[in-house]
Amino acid sequence: MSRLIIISSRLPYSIDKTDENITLRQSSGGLVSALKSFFENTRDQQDHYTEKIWIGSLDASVEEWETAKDDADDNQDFRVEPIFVDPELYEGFYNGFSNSTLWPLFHYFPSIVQYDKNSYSSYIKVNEQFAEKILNIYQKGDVIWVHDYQLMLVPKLLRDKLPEATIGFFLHIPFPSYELVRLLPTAWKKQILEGMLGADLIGFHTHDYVQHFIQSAKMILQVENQFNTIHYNNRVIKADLFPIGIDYKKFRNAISDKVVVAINQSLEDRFSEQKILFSVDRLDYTKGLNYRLKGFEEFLEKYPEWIGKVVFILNVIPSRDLIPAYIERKREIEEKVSTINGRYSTLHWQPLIYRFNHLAFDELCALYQTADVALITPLRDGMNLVAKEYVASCLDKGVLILSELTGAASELNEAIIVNPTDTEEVADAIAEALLMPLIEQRSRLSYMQRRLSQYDVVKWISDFLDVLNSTKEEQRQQRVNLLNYETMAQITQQYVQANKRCILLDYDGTLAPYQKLPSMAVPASEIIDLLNDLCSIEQNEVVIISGRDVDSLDKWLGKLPINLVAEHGACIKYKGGDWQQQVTTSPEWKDEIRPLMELFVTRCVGSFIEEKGNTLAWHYRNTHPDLGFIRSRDLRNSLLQLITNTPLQVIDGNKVLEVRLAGIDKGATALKLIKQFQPDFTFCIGDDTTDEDMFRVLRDTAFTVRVGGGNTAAKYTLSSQQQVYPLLQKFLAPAPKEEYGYS
Ligand code: GDG
Repeated sequence: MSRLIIISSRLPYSIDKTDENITLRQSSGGLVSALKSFFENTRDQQDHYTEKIWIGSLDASVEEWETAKDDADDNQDFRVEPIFVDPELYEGFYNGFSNSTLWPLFHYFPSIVQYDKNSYSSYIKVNEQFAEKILNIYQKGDVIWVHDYQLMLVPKLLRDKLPEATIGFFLHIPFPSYELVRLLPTAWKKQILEGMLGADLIGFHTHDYVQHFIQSAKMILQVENQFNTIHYNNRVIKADLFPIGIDYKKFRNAISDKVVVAINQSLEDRFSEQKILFSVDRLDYTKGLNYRLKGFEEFLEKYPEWIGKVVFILNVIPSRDLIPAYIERKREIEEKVSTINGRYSTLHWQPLIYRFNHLAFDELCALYQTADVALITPLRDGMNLVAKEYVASCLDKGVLILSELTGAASELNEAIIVNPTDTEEVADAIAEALLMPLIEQRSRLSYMQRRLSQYDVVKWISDFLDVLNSTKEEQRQQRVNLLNYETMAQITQQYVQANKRCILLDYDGTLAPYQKLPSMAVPASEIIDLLNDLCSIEQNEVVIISGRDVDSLDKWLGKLPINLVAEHGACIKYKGGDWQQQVTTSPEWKDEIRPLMELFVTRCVGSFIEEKGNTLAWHYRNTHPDLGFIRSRDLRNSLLQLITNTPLQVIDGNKVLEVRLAGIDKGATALKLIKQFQPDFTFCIGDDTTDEDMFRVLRDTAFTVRVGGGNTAAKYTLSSQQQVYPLLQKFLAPAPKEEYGYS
């Protein structure tokens, strides 16, 4: 049993003030429509949320809220928790960074993006204010769902304070290509992506947006991912698509609603001689209204037979009227409308009916039902609910013309899909739609309607929340094996009791963090001291078991009384002894392999070859992440062909491909050492795929620990390399619980 907390920048209410009265009014908008429908539809269901709370800002004073809040209390579906933001701060947050930076950038209008530090700082402050409010309300077990681009920093602000909380984030607008995101100043883009990655599940409308997000997170924050699963800061995060649905039943029911039927009738009477073209959008440069009008003008020009027989009802809803880009747009639209009407109107007919006002829901439904064609042609739109609502409202006729640049186009492909800037294509699409036979109209509609009725808004929300919960469950499962205080206490107890101990330690990614170049991963002095202390205990056989070459190990660790394994076992130096080559084959094979690797170095900027005594390695850590991976697959295939019928093998390591003799791996080497040392306590730790060979062979006889995420044969996992030092220290001196770097 838990509570559901929804957070959006605005509450779905505004305050209406008259001289005598202050009342609350429900406001319209994509998110509001969707969530309200979900709450209404699940009102009677015994679902597992004991309470639903909606947190958001309210454009009112605390006193006004106190007077009007009874109106909200009448609503049984959710508890309302308003946030009162200082108006000046809100201005910088909302009209500033949200709608003059993020909105144009994410909708591919880079030329009008404003980069204003003050607005960004307001954005941070308001996000912090939201996080603070949520933290005050939050109770253990609550499910938190943060919505949209205005609140992208909130998930991380919450995660910092509530590491265990269940947090979802959904972006309602497009997530643009990395090329757009990179235009933001470095600190901003990092903070925004880190902000989103504070969530457990990040939802988008389309597959493309998911891919763009993952790509940006890879390029900017160097996250690792396997398909839609992202590994970041020791957490597993999912990014996935959840195309928002509509309240399908509500629009179907409206078909028989008495008020709607009456408006419908009057529209049909008034326009009995004409076909109706219709559109409704907020006033926004992303909606492509100018191109749409141009397309309509070209239609009248190219298909004059329709003059007098068609009317375009263009509804524009006032929005963001304090932002200059919006005011300018309104003027342009109105000029274009009067140009078209001036040019084509007759005494009895005018081609365009332009309205700049809110529509009542009944009126909207009646227009949806009466319109012969809906012309929905945004230049960019996260989804576009109007297109879906129109399709749901059509009974036995109706054609949707839809821009390919909307999220909805990826679901409604039976619409006539157009490019909104190709005004000739738009003109032709209008003509095609007006002449489309009824049977074809109905067939196209029925495909789309089936889809919309199946994945409606209730399904959308429950789908998101189900995946959020299962992501959380997956994280819990992975944590079962996380090395905790109790397990480490048991391990050290056995360590203390043992007479002979073998401690197998991988080097890169375990004792030292990965660096740009292998030569830069010099051991820290505290690691050297720790190894020295561990080695000086008589019962201990400490082994550095690495893929490194002899020279690096010798240079960094050669002075310690320690066992060293180079190149996964091709060379071994026992404590106090000399290096012994374990391989007798001559390394001439390298001359065959090197040219191929060199070719790949030139084909993949940033990659390089590391040549060791018995191994050739091609590193791609410093390349473009996608290109490096793709090239590594090509190289791997070519290498596999080249080594057929040779004693060689190709090994996939952490951002490295290695070619070496088959039969030499850390697993075989570890077994050889165990046989030699005969320990009654074995501890083995590593981070790489090559360490998995050890984990597999030692699984039943040793304490095996994998550093970092991913599937593993090791018994335990440790979430990061930084936790290795405090863990190994435990073998030297038992420390109080709070001193551990691991949980
Ligand atoms: C964002 C994304 C994404 C509009 N005017 C009136 C009115 N509406 C209702 C419509 C529809 C909703 O508002 C508009 O939804 P959109 O999807 O078209 O656009 P945004 O508000 O910009 O929403 C968008 C959406 O989030 C959901 O994720 O689709 O891409 O930009 O439901 O019916 N309703 C009434 N009168 C109006 O004047 N009654």
